[in-house]
Amino acid sequence: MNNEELLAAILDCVEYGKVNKESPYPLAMKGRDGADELTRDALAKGVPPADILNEALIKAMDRVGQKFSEKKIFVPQMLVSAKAKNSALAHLKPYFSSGEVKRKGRFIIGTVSGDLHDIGKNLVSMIVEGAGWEVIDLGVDVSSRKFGESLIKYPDAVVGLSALLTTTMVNMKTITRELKNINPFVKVIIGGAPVSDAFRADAGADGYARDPQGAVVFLNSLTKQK
Ligand code: B1M
Repeated sequence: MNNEELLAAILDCVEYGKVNKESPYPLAMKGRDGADELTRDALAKGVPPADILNEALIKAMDRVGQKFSEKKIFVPQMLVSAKAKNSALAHLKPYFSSGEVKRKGRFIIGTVSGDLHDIGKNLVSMIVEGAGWEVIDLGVDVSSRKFGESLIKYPDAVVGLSALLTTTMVNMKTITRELKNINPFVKVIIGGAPVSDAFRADAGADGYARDPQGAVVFLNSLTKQK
């Protein structure tokens, strides 16, 4: 395979969730190399790691996020794609550490205090990471203090808040206010089933996304403003 074919094959593996040669899914790709082997081969052949990230992984996860948003695929497909993406990303880690490959920015995300729902938040993390962002996932039941400490540590980060309960979504207001007290320029995006754009305005947040792809669109719009 030449470089273009390798990149296209990695893109296919991530889009359809082919992690490695052993992975039985998807059936049509059974027995073939997956994202793991192909990424290793591509690097060995001298394909620039930034091309693997931009031309294969980000494009694949963009398609995955888009199809999920359009309800053409569902959570299980998104999870296998994220797994395939992670197997490829593992080979790129040294290039991120050395600075040879750059991320678009940092994204701190957590489920707000009092709330233990993390399935949707984890999907947002996966798709945002696949879109080329470094994700700092603080987990669930995250207090404003913990969000604040993370923002102090990563002052250039965008912050994402997730809530699934009408009783905890109100905590988004306090957390957003305290984050803006720490850094008035910080961008905060909120999401989760009970949240709406009207509530975003009320909470003083900068963005609202109904799904992971919406979060990516918001984050990428910030990089264009820079
Ligand atoms: Co809970 N729960 N739950 N629950 N739970 C809901 C949310 C509920 C709607 C069920 C119901 O009554 N019909 C209800 C909330 C009612 C309300 O507030 N209006 C509810 C309740 C009441 C509770 C408890 C209070 C129940 C009890 O103990 N009496 C309790 C609360 C615990 C707590 O958090 N303190 C509780 C507990 C749990 C479990 C622990 C059992 C479990 C969570 C497991 C886990 O997450 N690890 C659970 C689950 C699974 C659900 C349901 C069934 C599914 C939620 C889910 O994962 N959806 C849910 C009912 C339902 O939705 N059918 C329910 C799938 C997920 C992919 O979607 O999370 O919406 P979602 O994420 C989406 C978008 O919202 C968006 O992108 C995701 C992908 O599209 N999104 C973002 C999410 N965050 C985003 C952030 C963004 C952008 C987009 O930017 C930052």
